Amino acid sequence: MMDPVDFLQIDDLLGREEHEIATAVRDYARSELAPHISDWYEEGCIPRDIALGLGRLGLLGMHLQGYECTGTSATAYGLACRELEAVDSGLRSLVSVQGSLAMFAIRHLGTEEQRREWLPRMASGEAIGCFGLTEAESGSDPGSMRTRARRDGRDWVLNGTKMWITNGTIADVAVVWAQTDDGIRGFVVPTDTTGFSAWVIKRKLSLRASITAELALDDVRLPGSALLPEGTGLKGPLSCLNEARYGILWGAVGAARACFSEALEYTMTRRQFGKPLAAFQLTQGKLAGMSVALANASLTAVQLGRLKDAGTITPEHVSHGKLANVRAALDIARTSRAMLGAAGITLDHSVMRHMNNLETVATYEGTEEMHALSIGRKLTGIAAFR
Ligand code: TGC
Ligand code: FAD
Repeated sequence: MMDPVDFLQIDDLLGREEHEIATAVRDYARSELAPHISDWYEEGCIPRDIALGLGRLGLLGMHLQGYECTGTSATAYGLACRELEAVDSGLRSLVSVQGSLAMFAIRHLGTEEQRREWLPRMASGEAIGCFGLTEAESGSDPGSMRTRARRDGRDWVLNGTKMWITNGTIADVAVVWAQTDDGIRGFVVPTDTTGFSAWVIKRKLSLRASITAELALDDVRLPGSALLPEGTGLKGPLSCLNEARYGILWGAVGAARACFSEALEYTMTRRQFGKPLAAFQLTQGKLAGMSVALANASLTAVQLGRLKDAGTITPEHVSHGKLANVRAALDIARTSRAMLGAAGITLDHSVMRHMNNLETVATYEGTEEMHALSIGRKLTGIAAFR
């Protein structure tokens, strides 16, 4: 039977285990998270405890190997992101920041001691991580960051501020990037260290079911063992961003699917001028356009999953996927929002919540312009960032 949200039967390209993982995450997200999401969004919060449920499902650091991480394929991880973001981008964000940013940094750039100390607790959701790269004056151009780490005997002393940091006030550990005499380096900072503080950024109109914070590091003294030994220079944090951006290109498919599905259902039942909205040619044109865009985004995600599992994916492939799929999802969300008319502006439906979230998704992890410039550099060999 035709599945309207998978018109080209793209899920038939998945293996049995991948299907099972997608179904398990979809069922969990629908039964445990979806019933609460509009309240969390309205209140501008997300309960910390949901990390424990996500940990029990094995979704935190899901595609990392060892240290009590599940160790799935990248495609399976992408499918989990898709199913979480079908409910809300904030849920996928929690998983991205925990697994693809904080845990990935410790797993791939950290010491054995750092991995043993943090990864098992982070995989279970008992400990939460955040990733501090962006600063108020340093967003798309993270190389201009001002946060500084200086050596003092065997210790490091960190000073600076970080802005827009997901999970910042609920984190037990922050991976913080700072300038040193050897260039940009990463540090594992327990958030109970003297001099570390974090506060919530309020009045957000987007990604409300997610905590976004400002961090301050005021003479934060850390032992030498807090330094991430690998990943000197911008390459360190950017290698983590590739992972999170990969999850986002899948997540966007979930948000797009949810909006399309709601627009289809609504226009089939809502009647104006004596017939369902879906009976008008203009409506069908919009539905067909969204179906095509959704299928294209799904195919992009599956192909990039295959490249990642084969070990041949490049940062520019990821830029392509993030740019294409978030743009498609935003278009679908905006069109769906309009198709629901006035009903589309409330939290009784998901379309405007998704649309607002996707404005953030298009901004973080590299804006559309940054990804266009990254693809442009690959195509032409000319860097046009500055
Ligand atoms: P550039 O000179 O191009 O590169 C510096 C060094 O980094 C290497 N590199 C990469 N390595 C791995 N992966 C990538 N994607 C890489 N891109 C570049 C590069 O080869 C070079 O290495 P080396 O050995 O020569 O030193 O650096 P640039 O200063 O010109 O900047 C390039 C640019 C603009 C692409 C980059 O800075 C960028 O991506 N800007 C966007 C910043 C961004 O995405 N920030 C995200 C913050 S984290 C976040 O948003 C979390 S939200 C999560 C959530 O809630 O879900
Ligand atoms: P700017 O860099 O000031 O850009 C503003 C505009 O100018 C954009 O449209 C941009 O594309 C454009 N622009 C900039 N440079 C160029 C250029 N060379 N050519 C053409 N156009 C250009 N960061 C973290 O480190 N950790 C997190 O956990 C995190 N979570 C976030 C959560 C939320 C809800 C949000 C909104 C952001 C989060 N961020 C996080 C920060 C995010 O990564 C940055 O917002 C993003 O990188 C863009 O930086 P900026 O906001 O300073 O915009």
